[in-house]
Amino acid sequence: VESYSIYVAFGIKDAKGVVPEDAKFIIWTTTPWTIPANLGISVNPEYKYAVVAANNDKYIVAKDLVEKVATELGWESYEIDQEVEGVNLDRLVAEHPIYKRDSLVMLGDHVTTEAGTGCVHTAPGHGDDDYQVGKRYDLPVLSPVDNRGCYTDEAPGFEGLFYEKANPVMVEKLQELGALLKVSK
Ligand code: VAL
Repeated sequence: VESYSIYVAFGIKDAKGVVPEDAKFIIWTTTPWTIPANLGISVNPEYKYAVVAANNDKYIVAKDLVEKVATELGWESYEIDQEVEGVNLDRLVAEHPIYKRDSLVMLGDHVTTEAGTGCVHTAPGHGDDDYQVGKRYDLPVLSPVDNRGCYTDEAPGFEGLFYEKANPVMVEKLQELGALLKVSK
């Protein structure tokens, strides 16, 4: 599988008054093919998060990673509008970037500042940490891939596609929807 890493923006459906409704969470992943199985975004309850104004948008990332993300995404200037404790992001509701479906914001200690944005794409059917955090929040274990490695009808639009061929397809779809902030190979 050719390796890709992507930054993706997730809009917000219910901000519960904690962050602006028009802010977006930024996730980073090296497995774009797992995006159809996304059911949540994990944040670390111990971290501070920042609402950053950049490129006429507002983005939520871990405060300690703002500078790194700004460099990665090529923001020439940005401003921190607000700071919020990770624990207060619990159960905000984001929107899946492709499907009309909720992506639940959850708290998890597996979120680190080693890589990414401090907001972790969470697919309970595709990873152990993801499974564990999803279980705590009663999320289903969605795994829309059959035993041959092809998407099922639980991944509408991608049925039959082999997952190893799916990274570029997902990148293109996210780009088309305006959710792709960066792709690197
Ligand atoms: N959480 C992982 C990631 O961000 C996968 C397993 C979905 O890539």
